Amino acid sequence: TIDFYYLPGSAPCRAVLMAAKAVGVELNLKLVDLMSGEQLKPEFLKINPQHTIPTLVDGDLSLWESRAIIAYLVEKYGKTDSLYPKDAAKRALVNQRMYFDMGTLYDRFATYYYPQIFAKAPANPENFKKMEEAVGFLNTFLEGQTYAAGDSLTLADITLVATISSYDLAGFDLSKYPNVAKWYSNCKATVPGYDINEAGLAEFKKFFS
Ligand code: GSH
Repeated sequence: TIDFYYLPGSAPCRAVLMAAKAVGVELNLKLVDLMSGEQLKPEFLKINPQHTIPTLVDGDLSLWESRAIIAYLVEKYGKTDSLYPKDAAKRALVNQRMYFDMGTLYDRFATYYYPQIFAKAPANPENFKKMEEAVGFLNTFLEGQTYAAGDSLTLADITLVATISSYDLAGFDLSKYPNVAKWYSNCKATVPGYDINEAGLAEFKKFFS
């Protein structure tokens, strides 16, 4: 069995759940209650000293960082390489989009919204502009493209849609970014396990009210 430590509302956890579905691999789900600090308990720190979810345990391997996890799932259990192509140039593009998602798109979402949600801090307009710039970059990458990297569904789409659906849930207006809006509705219809993302978003939503 592959143990998967997660919370349904967490964006990086939602990305792993969708990727597992797309690969066709079963995960043994283990909830980690961040609100009560379960991730800081010695048992969990033994598994992941960085105390983040998602965390996956497959035999001797303990792995965290959602994008590292989803790449592993395809490489180890994928029947084909289509979600994470072996071709160097194709894979490079998927990696670029995944790093963009982690370092820019999701990071700017968290920088703007999380102080407001978790610390009741006032909104910072400079950080809002940064978020708009990031979604603008994605809109440019998607010009003339159906998918985020190359011409079929990859891990880039899965991780990016976990983030963009979080923007949508937070009330960020995606209609100003037509390529993003079109790609997002296509993802909703075609990404395997998108219903799991929707269910997770419903949990995440509780923090926004
Ligand atoms: N870049 C990481 C990934 O993509 O997996 C982010 C992981 C992360 O920050 N997870 C949050 C967490 O576990 C929840 S969404 N926070 C609890 C903690 O850091 O103690």
